[in-house]
Amino acid sequence: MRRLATHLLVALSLLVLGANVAAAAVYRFSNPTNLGPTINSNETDIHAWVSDDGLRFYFASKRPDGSDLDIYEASLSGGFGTPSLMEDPFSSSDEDFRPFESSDGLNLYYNNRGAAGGPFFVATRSDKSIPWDHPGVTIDSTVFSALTFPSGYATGSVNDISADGSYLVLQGNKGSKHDLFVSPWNGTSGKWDPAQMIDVDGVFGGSGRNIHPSLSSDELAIFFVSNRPGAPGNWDIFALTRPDASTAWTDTGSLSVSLVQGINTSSNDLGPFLRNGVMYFQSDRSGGQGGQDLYRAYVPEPATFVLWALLGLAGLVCYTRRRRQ
Ligand SMILES: [Ca+2]
Ligand SMILES: [Ca+2]
Repeated sequence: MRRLATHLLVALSLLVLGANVAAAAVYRFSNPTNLGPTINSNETDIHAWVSDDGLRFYFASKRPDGSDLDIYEASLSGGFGTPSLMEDPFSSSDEDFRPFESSDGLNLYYNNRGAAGGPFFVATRSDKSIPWDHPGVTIDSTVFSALTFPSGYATGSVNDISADGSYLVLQGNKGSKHDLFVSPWNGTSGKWDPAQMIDVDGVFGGSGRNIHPSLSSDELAIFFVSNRPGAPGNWDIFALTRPDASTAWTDTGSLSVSLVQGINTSSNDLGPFLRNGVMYFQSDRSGGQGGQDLYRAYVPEPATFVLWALLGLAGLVCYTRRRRQ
């Protein structure tokens, strides 16, 4: 009996270990909460992004104090500070959207499809303490002059950057078709190279619309949004994963796709961004401030898994002891 109990314990331990390993590729989150009236308005509130140090929160909004879609910044230290509208060019009369920083906080990337030299821009500062709308901050679009999309893709957006700054993650638009791309940094030319397609449809099968890519911190996942069937409905959030960081995002045969668990609804769920175990996204589900609102959900605490594993082991030990008596 003791040998059987030992075998059962080993088997259970392996099962728990296997489940946790398998869970690493499935992104599951807690029930989302609305970021509330400090951040959200009754207008469009989208494209949440948090700096690497976790202290700065960026998003885009159509609230009345700006003009069309503009970029806002809020402190994020023990809670959200009151968002402030960033000055021109981050709040031009065109749509300014999807801001994100380089990991050193010295570059701020954003999109503006109407401005001269666009649609992609990068603001550069010499120190993280300098506000982005300071006169000493430079704005440049020339580093994107070689960043072309394949034939037929008329527009696109820059959406995220790798931690080492070696590649951008983008969205390309070809009529009603949308696809994900990467653009490597070319140190020789000092520019971003032409966009290379990530063939999500090749992984999935079928033909979908794939938008809003963002990188996980370990860069083993690109979260993105698709409206393909088989999910809760309208736009939903998915994860494109690779086995290791040395596998290219263009290596379709090595990638897999899974629906992100716990946050999708039959409403539109878009703009995913994961930082420090918190998944931010936007949704027009009921119960918000109006229009699209920003939400966040959390990665379940690992302690939960450990607790259940310990409870399972304790129950098994009690059972085998009672069988022996
Ligand atoms: Ca949905
Ligand atoms: Ca809103």
